Amino acid sequence: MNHESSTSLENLLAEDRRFPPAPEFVAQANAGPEMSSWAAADRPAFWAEQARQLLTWSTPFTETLDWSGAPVARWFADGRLNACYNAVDRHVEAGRGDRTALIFEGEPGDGRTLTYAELQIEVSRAANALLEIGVRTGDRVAIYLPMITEAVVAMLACARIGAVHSVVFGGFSAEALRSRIEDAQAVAVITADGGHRRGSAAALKPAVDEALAGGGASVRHVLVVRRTGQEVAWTEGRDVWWHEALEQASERHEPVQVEAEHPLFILYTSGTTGKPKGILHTTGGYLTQTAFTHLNVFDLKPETDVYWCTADVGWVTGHSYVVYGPMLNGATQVIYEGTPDTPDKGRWWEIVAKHGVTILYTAPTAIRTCMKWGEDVPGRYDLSSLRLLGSVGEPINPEAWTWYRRVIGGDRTPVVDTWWQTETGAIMISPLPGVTTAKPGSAQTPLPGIAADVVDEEAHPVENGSGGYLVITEPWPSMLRGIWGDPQRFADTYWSRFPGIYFAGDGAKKDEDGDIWLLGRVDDVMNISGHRLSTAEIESSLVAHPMVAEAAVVGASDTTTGQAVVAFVILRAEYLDQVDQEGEGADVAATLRAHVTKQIGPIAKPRTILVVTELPKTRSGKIMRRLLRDVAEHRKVGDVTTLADSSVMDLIATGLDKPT
Ligand code: 6R9
Repeated sequence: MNHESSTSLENLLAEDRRFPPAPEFVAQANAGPEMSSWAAADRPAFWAEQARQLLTWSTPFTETLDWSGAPVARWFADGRLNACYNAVDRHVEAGRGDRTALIFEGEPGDGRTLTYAELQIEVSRAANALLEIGVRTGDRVAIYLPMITEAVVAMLACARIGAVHSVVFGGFSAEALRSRIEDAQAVAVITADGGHRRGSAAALKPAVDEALAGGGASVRHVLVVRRTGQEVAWTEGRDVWWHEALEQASERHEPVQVEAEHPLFILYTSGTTGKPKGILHTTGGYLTQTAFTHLNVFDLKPETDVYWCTADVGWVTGHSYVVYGPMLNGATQVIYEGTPDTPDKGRWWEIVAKHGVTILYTAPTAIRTCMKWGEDVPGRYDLSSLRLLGSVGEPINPEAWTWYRRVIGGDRTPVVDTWWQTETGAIMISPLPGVTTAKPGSAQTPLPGIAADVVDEEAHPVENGSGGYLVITEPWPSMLRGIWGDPQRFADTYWSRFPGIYFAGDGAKKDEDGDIWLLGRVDDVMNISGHRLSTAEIESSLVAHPMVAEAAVVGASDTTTGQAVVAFVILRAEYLDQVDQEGEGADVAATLRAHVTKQIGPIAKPRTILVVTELPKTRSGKIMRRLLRDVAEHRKVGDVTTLADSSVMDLIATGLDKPT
C-alpha cells in the first residue's frame, strides 16, 4: 500500500459518525434485510429469480450460469430477449405509455419531454433509419454525441436491431475517436453538429470528419443530429441528417430478439497500458443486474420518483444508470446537457427544484466543487423533493459525504456510496438504503448476490481491521465478457494476479465490522474527477510530441478532482538548444497541454508540467512513480534504495523551483 493510501486510511477509520435509516424510509423500502440471506443461500437461483421478475423474455431461459468457460461467464444463455423492448415497448404495452420517460434540459434553457409511447416511436424510427443505411445485427456503431435525448435514442435503437453500440465520450478527441472506431471496426457513426457547453456551441462533427480522414475505413455512413445549428462540412453519400432519416423511416419496428449472450455494447476504458480496452457487455445478465441494482439501491418507485443521474452517456454510469437501469424499471428521469455552472452555479439545484427530483446520483468531484462554491448556492433552492442521494466514481471523503447529506439532502436522505466499474457493469458494493446503517466514506457491503472480499498478497481474506486488495470471488450477471478482440489481455488483466479470482485494481480495507472502505487504485490508473485515465496513455501522448524525449505521469491528490495529472518531462536536446536561443521555454507547458488535449481530450490535460533532466528508474528501467508522486504532492521523498541512481531525486528536486 503506498504512502497516501495509508494516510487517508487513518483519516477514514477515525470516522465514527453513523446514520441509521429513518423508520419511515425502512417502512417503504424496496429491499429489506431478508434479501441478503436469500441471495447467500443460492446465488445463481437468486439471480435467476431477478432475471425472471425484472425482465421480459421472448424465450424464457432454463440455464442460469455456465462457468465452464471461465473467465468468460454465460448467464441465462438459452433465453432470448431484446434490451430496447424491455426498456421501452413493454411499458407501453402494459398501459404506461403516457408516463414521462425523459425530461431533457438543454444548457441554453430549452427543454423537451418524451413519454414512453413517444420514445417507442422515436426508437422505432431510429432503428429503421439504421437498417436503411445498412447497419445489421452484430455490427458495431460508434456514438459520439452530447448529452441529449438522441444519445439515449441512438443507444436503444442499436440495441433494438441487435447492433453493438460503442459510445465515445463527446469530450474525447478525433484521435481517440479514430482509434476506437478502428478497434471495433464500426460501420456507422452517430454524431451531432455540436452541443452546448459553458454557454457556447462546441462543435463535434469536425472531430468525426478528422477521425474518418485519418482512418476508420470500416465506416460507411455518418448520421448527424442537428443540435446547435452551426455550419458543418458535408461528405455527400456518407453523411445523413438524423432528422431527415427519421422522418422518412416508419414508426413501426419489431425488436430483434437476441440470445442472452448477444453483445449489447463495447465501452472503452483506460487500463495500465497506453491502449484503451474495449470492455464487452452482453444482454441478459447485464440487464438483470442494472435493473436489480437501480430498483433496490436507489429504492426506485417508478410511479412517483423523478430520478436524475448526472453522468454523461460516454461513461459506464450513463449506460447503466441513465439508459438501461432506469428505463428497464420504467423510471421518469432528467437528463441535462451542460455544465453545473451555466448560466450560474445554481443550475443543478434549479433543475432539482423545477422538476421535483427525488433521487440524485452524482460523483464526489461534483460534490466537492459545490462545497467550494458554498452552501448558500444550493440554499437558495427548494430541494425538499429529494429523498435519496447516490455517489459514484471515486472514494467519497467523509466530509463531502456529510456535506452532501446535510446541505443537499436536508439532513434527511440516505446517501448510498456505490462501488463498481466499467468492467462490473453494475453496482457491486453499496449500502442498501432501507437496511444499512451508513458510515460516511464507506461503500460498506457487497450487494445481495455479490461475493466480494479483501485479500492479501496470497489471496487470503484479510482479518477485519486490515487492508489489502478488493476482489470478486464469484461470477456475477453483469460482469464483462471480455476485452473486444483480445481474450488474452482479458485473462491477463483481471484473472492472473489471483488465479481464478477477479481482481478489480482497487485497494480496500475491512473495518472492525467487516465493512469495506475503498482506498483507490493500486495500479497506474488515475482517477480524475471520477474518470479513469492511464498514466501510460498520457505518457505515450507526451512522448509523441517532437519536443519530448521522455515523460512520466502521476496522479497527485487534488482537493477538487480527487486526483490531478502531473507530468514530468525531459525535453529533447535539440529543442533545449532552440529554447536557449529564442527564450521560448515558457511555452513548453502550454504547447504540451494543447497537444495532450488534442490527442486524448481536455480531461487528460496535465494540471502541472515539470521539466526535469532525469527520471527516477529502477535497475530494470521501470519508472518509480511513487517517488514522483511524493514530489508532486510536496512530500518528503520516500525510499530511494531501489533506484538505479539515487541522486536523480536531488536533480529533480532542484529543478522544481520553476514548475511550468
Ligand atoms: C462506475 C465507475 C472504476 C474505478 C474503480 C474505483 C473507482 C468507482 C467508487 C470508486 C471508491 C466508489 N470507483 N466508484 N472508488 N468508491 N464508490 O466509476 O466506473 O469509470 O470504470 O471506474 O473507479 O477505483 O476501480 P469506471
